[in-house]
Amino acid sequence: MGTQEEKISRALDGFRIEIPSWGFANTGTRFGKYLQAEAAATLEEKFADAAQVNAVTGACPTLALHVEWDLPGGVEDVGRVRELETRFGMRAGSINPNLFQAQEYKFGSICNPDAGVRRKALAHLLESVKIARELDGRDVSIWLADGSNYPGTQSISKRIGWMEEALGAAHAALAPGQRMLVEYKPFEPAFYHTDIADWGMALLLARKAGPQAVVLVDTGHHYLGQNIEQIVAWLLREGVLGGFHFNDRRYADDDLTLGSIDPYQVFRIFHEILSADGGSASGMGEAPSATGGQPAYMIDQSHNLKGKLEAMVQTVCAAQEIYARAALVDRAHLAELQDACRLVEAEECLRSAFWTDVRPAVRAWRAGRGLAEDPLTALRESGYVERVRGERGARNAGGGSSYA
Ligand code: RM4
Ligand code: MN
Ligand code: MN
Repeated sequence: MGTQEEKISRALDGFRIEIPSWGFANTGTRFGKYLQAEAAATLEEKFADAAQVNAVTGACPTLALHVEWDLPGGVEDVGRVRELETRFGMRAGSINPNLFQAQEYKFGSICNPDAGVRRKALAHLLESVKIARELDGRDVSIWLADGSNYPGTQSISKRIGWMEEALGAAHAALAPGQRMLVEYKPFEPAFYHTDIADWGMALLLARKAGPQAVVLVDTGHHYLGQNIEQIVAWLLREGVLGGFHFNDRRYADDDLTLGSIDPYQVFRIFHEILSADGGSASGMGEAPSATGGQPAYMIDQSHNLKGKLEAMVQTVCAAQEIYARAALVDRAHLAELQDACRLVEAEECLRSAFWTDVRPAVRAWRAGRGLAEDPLTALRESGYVERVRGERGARNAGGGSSYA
């Protein structure tokens, strides 16, 4: 109930989105990297960049960390992370184990036929759980690059068993309130089979692992044309929607800016979540998930062409705007129209929320919270990007990588 402005304000008050540390670093395509002068190379720089994005948006107080890239010393590095948290007023967010970079993982990590490699991978998972615990973090977010490229080269079925074992063991190490997020991806880097290819496999593995395991939906990890909001509705209903890695795509795992290609898709996802939330639009209410609370909204993007901070601020704003539009859907009225099979009116009810220009209300909400009305302009005016470009430019000019 309430005016559109009130609905939007309530929705945005409860909306937080996590930014990824790897979104500020120089990353590339498999053909090479285009280096950016302002790219972050150390965890301190990533924290600084993230704090700047949070300063202009006020919506992203947590930073997702990738263990191998950000805490190469493992648990030993926790003290340093704690110090950075205090210094930059940002919290560490989800902890992402890295089970794809070491040479041993060429034929898989927890699904590797070699028991020694599987042990190494499990040890890394357990260490990641420990890191999360010591940082008072809730989520350990697991993505496997495991899979195979050619039929007959691996036993799909044995690998299921190995995954069940490892995920079960990692689950057993979770503290109360901690969660294990299981991410799926249909292909890449493996191109014949990936060991967790879709939400069904992720769901079954999560169920087997235990009650604190839930599913993570990376919007870029679906076949073209797949109905992602339907998957979201199912996961919500089953109480296992752990969170999202948001990005957009035209073809596959393109990691483009959220909503840049298909904002209606993102809107429909938020609409399903808010429908399950009883339409309170707070997002903080009764969202059904294994360990309670709203699903974790996280960004999984690393931009090679756009400026990294600019793109991150743009993404946060896009997420807020689309979430605000989803908060405007008159869900009680929509339910009546659906029950009466008044198809065109039902569709128009949904569409009219989507087509509402919420930007003035979002600006007003920001002003009311003491935030910059236009975060992108605020970022530009802060001079932050120029400053770090100057500080980091010379160092970032070297390096890079080539495809062959
Ligand atoms: C994968 C997947 C993971 C992310 C890596 C870097 O495609 O989306 O979540 O950690 O990329
Ligand atoms: Mn992801
Ligand atoms: Mn991805």
